Amino acid sequence: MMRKSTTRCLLTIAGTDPSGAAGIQADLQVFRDLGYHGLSVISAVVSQNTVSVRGWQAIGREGLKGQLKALLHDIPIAGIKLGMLPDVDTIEVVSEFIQRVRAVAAAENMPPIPVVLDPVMASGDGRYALSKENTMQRAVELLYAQTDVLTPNVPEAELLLGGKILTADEMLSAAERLLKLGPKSVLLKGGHLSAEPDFELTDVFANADGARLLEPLGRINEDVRGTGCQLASAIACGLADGLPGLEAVDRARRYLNDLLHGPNRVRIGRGRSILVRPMLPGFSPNATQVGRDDDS
Ligand code: PXL
Repeated sequence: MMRKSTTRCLLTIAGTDPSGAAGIQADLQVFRDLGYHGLSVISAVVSQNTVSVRGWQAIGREGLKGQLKALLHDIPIAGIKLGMLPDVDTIEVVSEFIQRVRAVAAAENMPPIPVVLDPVMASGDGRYALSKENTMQRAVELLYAQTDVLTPNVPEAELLLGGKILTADEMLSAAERLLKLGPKSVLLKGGHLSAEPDFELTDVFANADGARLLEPLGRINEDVRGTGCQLASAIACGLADGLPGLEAVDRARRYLNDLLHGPNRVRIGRGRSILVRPMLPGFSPNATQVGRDDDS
């Protein structure tokens, strides 16, 4: 029987990761965890594995427009997470899409569509650039004022603002300055601030009410791939649920921290650990194994 679905759909516009740790592939797993069907529009195809990023190719203006147009008048979108946006063409197409999709939602009396922007500039280890020159400036001009939560890490904030951020006080003032670039709120992530094992992981949240340090969460002594992507996706889920920015951020931080401290952090290859998801209840890996034995 056909029925009108109550399924809620979240969109990620981001780059790919063949190893399933970061980018689109990671975003979709977060959406599933937090109760959303994932829509995904690919901005760039990235050649990477658990060890490193080796290169990437932007999808390009027409390819991106085609994917977005296919969704625009078909599926209601409850929220948008923006990840790797590799060049100026991508920024321009995405900016126009957000304006259009928000206008469609307003015309149909749907709730406003929240946007979370993870200003990805390099691979998590900082070694490989994931956007061309000039892209950051164009994103600030066209996307920041349309953003509900901006989620830079310290190196990204340093590039956006110029200068070094070394202390919690400097994080607070940096978050205030990032707010002036246009987003409604900023989560400045402190994970890159110090690699010392006993350093307390502190993030800063800033909005119109001011900037504050968030409760430090227990740190794992390891750099796991894909955490930035997944945190931003979890925040988008919270905003789409109707939570205010700070509550969406708080819930997302706890969700990711629980994953990092649990059995889902594994090494599947030669490089860094990634986060994987447990099987649905009722499916057992042993049952699959028995089937295989029977066939041989
Ligand atoms: O963590 C930043 C990031 C975002 N998106 C994609 C990536 C990475 C890091 O490697 O590959 C597709």
